[in-house]
This record gives sequence, structure tokens and C-alpha cells, in this order.
Amino acid sequence: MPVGTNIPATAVLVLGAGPAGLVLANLLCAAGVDCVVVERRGRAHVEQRARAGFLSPDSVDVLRAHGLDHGLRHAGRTHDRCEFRSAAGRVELRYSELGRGRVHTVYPQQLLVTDLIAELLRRGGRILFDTTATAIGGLHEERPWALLRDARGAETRYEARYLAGCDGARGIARSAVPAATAVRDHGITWLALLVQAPPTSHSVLYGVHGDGFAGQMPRSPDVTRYYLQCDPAAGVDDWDEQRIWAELDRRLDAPRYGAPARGPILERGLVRLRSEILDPIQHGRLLLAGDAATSISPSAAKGANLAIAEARLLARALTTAVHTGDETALHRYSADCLPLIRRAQEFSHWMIDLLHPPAPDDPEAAYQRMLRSARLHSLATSESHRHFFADNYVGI
Ligand code: RFL
Repeated sequence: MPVGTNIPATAVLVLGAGPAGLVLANLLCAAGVDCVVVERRGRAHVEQRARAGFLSPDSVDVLRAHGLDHGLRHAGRTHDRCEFRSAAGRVELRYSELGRGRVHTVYPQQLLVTDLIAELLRRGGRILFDTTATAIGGLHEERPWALLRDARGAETRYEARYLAGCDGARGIARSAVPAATAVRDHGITWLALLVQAPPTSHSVLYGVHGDGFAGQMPRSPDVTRYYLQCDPAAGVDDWDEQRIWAELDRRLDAPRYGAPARGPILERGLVRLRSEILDPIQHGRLLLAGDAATSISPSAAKGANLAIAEARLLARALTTAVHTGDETALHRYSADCLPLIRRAQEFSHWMIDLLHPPAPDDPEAAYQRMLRSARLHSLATSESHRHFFADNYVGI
């Protein structure tokens, strides 16, 4: 805390209480680095926001090593297989038997966020809920700052030695980094559904259908996520329940393999597949992590895992900088993260190409379809392709 000033201050001001911000703050707190998390939403909202569910072994290792795996140990379920269904039949990959034999742990993101908040508060960390960072500045000065507006509209200037931009793909932090951006709008939209029903299969199901992708991912013993590729111009209301179940049945080939489990639809939303990568992911004393640093399509379940990996690297670099004044690791942060981000992007893109049919007006549609079936054939028949898949799917 600064002496002789009314301006509140901390060593690290973390913008955003998603997986990136909360893992970072927990690690900083455990290392004795003073930090404050600012979250524009209320606690109940972030603790109920259902998104990702698949944690990589690396993410689980980070959480375990830092005492953040209590809930995960009790309610997380290991998951080791996925299945592609297409007109050519089905290809099952048990990745516990492939690559390095590693598996996913299924643990819904909202439960992880709930655990991380509880643990941070237990460690004495501070979170300002219902508080929005409306501006940031002083990034090249000793004391960068953020302007914070609370739920009543009162504004406070908050200072820190470093700002961590963990405020997601639409936050304010990324726009303050004058980075080169590489962007791809895939022109693909998914209808994302959360359904009160147990998953029908032990596998993640990928329906590789000529009319569009359909997916089924387990979330908990009685909740399943479904995805349906839909017309990018469509709205959520264009899909009534009858149409949703009919399309899931068709694209996941219910006549051959059985119908996906039905149940009340708890939540529905649209996800536009868009990828963006910033380079660098830091500017002065502002450092980005998670979706703020890179937007990645959910096709390969990499977003939350990247967020955790970056938070770990950032926590280490910030701890050294705050405790010793040595900023060497901090200056290298972006260069350390980018190879990881690029690999995750590349594999997600590989998945996007595999899962989605070419656009109807694509003059090279026939060629694209041929590539898709060759890729599926390789996964069915080539041991090295199966290992490549397992390594990238579970790893990175
Ligand atoms: P988050 O989780 O978006 O958190 C950012 C937080 O910042 C807050 N915020 C602000 N706070 C203060 N001031 C401001 N100005 C602020 N602006 C924003 C927000 O309220 C929010 O709480 O980002 P973070 O921490 O980087 O975590 C990233 C992950 O949430 C994201 O990558 C994943 O959810 C992506 N994702 C998946 N990732 C996986 O690894 N596996 C999956 O299976 C998976 N499935 C998914 C997904 C994302 C989805 N959607 C809807 C985006 C499924 C879906 C449907």
C-alpha cells in the first residue's frame, strides 16, 4: 500500500475473475504478492456461468501443485475417449491408450471458478465484484492505474505496480496492447445447448455430417453439452426443441447408434467460431492472459487450458518481479506463451477443418470434402495419425 496517498493500490491489479484471473490471483496470493481482482459481474453470476468442462492433464497438474484441486479431486471425472461419426462409419479414439496415455478431467468451468474464488478468499485475497474497469493507463510509468466503477456508479482510481489483463475476449485490456493481430473468422456458428440429461456415450461425440457438425460433450453425471452447427444468420429462436432433437438425431446418426439423451434444455446460446492471436501479449506493465490474449474456438477445448497455463507463467514472472525487482522473466512472458498459443490455435484449426463441411458456395467444396474423408480415414487406420491426434487433443 502506498503511504501518504488516498489512492488505493496493490502490487498486481487483476482485471477479470475467470479461470485466468483467479488462477493467477491464487498463485500470487500463495507467493505473498499483494493483489486485487476486479470483476464486473456479481459473484453468483460468475459461479454459475457454464462454459468449458475439459481440463488437460497439464491444467490439473497446475491446480494440484498449488492446492487448487479440492473440488476437482472429488467431483472431476477422468475422460479418455472421443468418437467421430460420419457416413463412412465411426472412429473411436481412446487417447489413454495413445500418445503419452494422458486423459482429460471433466469438471465444469463454473465449479472450478467457484472453487478458485473460495480458495482465494480463504487465502486472504480480495475480489471486487460488480466493479468494472472502465479505463487503464500509465502503462509505461511506475504506477499504472485502472479506473474502476462500482455497482452504484462511483468511480475510483486504483494503482498497481502491474496490471494483469484477464478480462476475456471483450475486455478493455487487449485493446490497450498495440499488438499485431492475426485473425480468422471461420464463418461458422454453433448453437450451444446445456441439457439436463446424462450423456448417452462415454465418448465425446463428433458428428461429421454433410449438413453441419453436431457434438455431444459430458459435463456432469446429469448434464450434457450439445453443439449444432447452424446458419450464421440464424437466431437462437429459429431453433425450436423439435428441430434441435431432430438435427442431433440425424447428424449423430441415431438410427445406427441410438438417439442422444434428451432432457430439458437448461441454456442455449450462439458461439461464433473466431480465432485471434495477439503478438505480443504484453505492453509496458500490462500483461494479458487467457481469452484476453487469444480468442480460440471451442472446437478442441483449449481456451480454459491455455488460460491456466498462461496464468502459471505470469504468476511466476510477477512473483519474481515484485519480490526481487528482476523483470527478466516478465519481459520474456509473451515469448514464452506464444509458442503454446500458436500450437493450440493450429490444432483447433485442424479440428475446425475436420468437423465442418465446406460452405455450399465454396467452388472447392468437393476437394474440401475429399480432404475431410481422407483425414477421417487416416484417424481410423494410421497409428501415427492417432498418436498425433491424442498428443494434441489432450496435451499442449
Ligand atoms: P473469462 O472466463 O471470459 O473471464 C473474463 C472475466 O473478465 C470479466 N470482465 C471484466 N471485469 C472487470 N472489468 C472489465 N472491464 C471486464 N471485462 C470483462 C468478465 O466478466 C469475466 O468474468 O476469460 P478467461 O479467464 O480468460 O477464461 C477463458 C475461458 O473462460 C474460455 O477460454 C473457455 O470458457 C472457452 N471454452 C472452452 N475452453 C476449454 O478449454 N474447454 C471447453 O470445453 C470449452 N468450452 C468455451 C466452451 C467457451 C464457450 N463460450 C460461450 C465462450 C464452451 C463455450 C460455450
